Amino acid sequence: LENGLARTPPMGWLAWERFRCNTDCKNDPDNCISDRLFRTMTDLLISEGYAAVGYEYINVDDCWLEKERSYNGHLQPDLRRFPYGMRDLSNYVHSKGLKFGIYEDFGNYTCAGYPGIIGSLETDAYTFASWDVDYVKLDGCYSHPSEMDKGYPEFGFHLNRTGRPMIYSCSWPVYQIYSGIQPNYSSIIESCNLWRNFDDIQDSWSSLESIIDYYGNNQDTIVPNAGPGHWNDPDMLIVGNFGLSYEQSKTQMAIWAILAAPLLMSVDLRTIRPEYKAILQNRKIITVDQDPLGIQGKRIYKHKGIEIWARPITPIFQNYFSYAIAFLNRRTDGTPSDVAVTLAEMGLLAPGGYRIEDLYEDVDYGILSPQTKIKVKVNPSGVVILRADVQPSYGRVSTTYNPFK
Ligand code: A2G
Repeated sequence: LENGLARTPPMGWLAWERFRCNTDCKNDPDNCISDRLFRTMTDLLISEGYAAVGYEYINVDDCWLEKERSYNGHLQPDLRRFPYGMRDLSNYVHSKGLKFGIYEDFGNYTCAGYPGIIGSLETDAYTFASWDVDYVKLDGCYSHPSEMDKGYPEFGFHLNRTGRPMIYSCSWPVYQIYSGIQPNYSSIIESCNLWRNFDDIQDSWSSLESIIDYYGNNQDTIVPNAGPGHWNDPDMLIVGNFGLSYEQSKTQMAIWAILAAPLLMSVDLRTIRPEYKAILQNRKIITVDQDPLGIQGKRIYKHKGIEIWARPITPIFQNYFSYAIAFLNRRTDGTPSDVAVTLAEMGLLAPGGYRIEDLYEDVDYGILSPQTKIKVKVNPSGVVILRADVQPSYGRVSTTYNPFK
């Protein structure tokens, strides 16, 4: 969507995967979906250094609403849990220099059974604008996926008409895919800043693996749709929760950067362990994710549990891109695997070579020619992610170049 927003994938915090639909503020005041939770996460995003590395949005997900609309048909928050209203919460987030996101659903109900926007598209768009919302996630439960081609753009039209710039996050393709409809991605690109293609992430390695496989197996249809203003969304980062090991957490962060994915952490920032926080705050990997070219990477090799993923990034020299390259070990034999490959074999052909750097470990490989064999040791369910910066050369260079050939 060309609304000037999300020129790079959005970064922030999103409640759902970690806090779900916990509405029991009586017995669990620290973890229920409430004003207090979002203010706390706002404060921690800043005091713990997340904002400084680019995390910007504080996003509410499902279960913030009252069970019914107001007498005049307006959405209203559950006032026991959001006693000051959403405008006040939004003001608080803005007062800290951050941006505020909210959740609704295209259908009759949200997935958790709260009022959806059907029949109130214009009213709700204006309600969000009046609360100074910066980001709207529109889910797709309790609706007909065949109506989404009309309905999602229609709500986008109303968002636009408010005059307030709001990121528009759509769940449109995933619900269509579930019901056997081929998504019309050119229309989705036009209407949405990001969209979900696949299953909700759960707190497990198997869930993460299934998402990585989906994006790899379907890359030919998915990858070309990404670019500045319009991104594929493989769902939240679950780094720092209960289900992923340290290695697996590094894998998610690395692959999300290769995928040019939105970086929406869903984790308890009060209790996250330092080593997981360091993964989420890895500036070198965030820089890959946020590369201004906005080209989504691909799985370029997959054999016997070893995968190589590559993403073209800046700087470009003549027609040669730089790359981020992730080596992923899906084997479960309990011992690190050696991977040895030349840069040329991965499509890195610039005659001046590349400066290679490891993005997790402090290893600088120096400048390597395309014929150099690079050798990495990849831990089981772990990753090695490198950055290869193209070097100038003064020899003959080809003028046509396909980053994936
Ligand atoms: O509703 C759906 O399952 C959402 N999935 C999920 O992200 C979360 O918002 C949940 C809340 O009830 C999609 O948007 C695809």
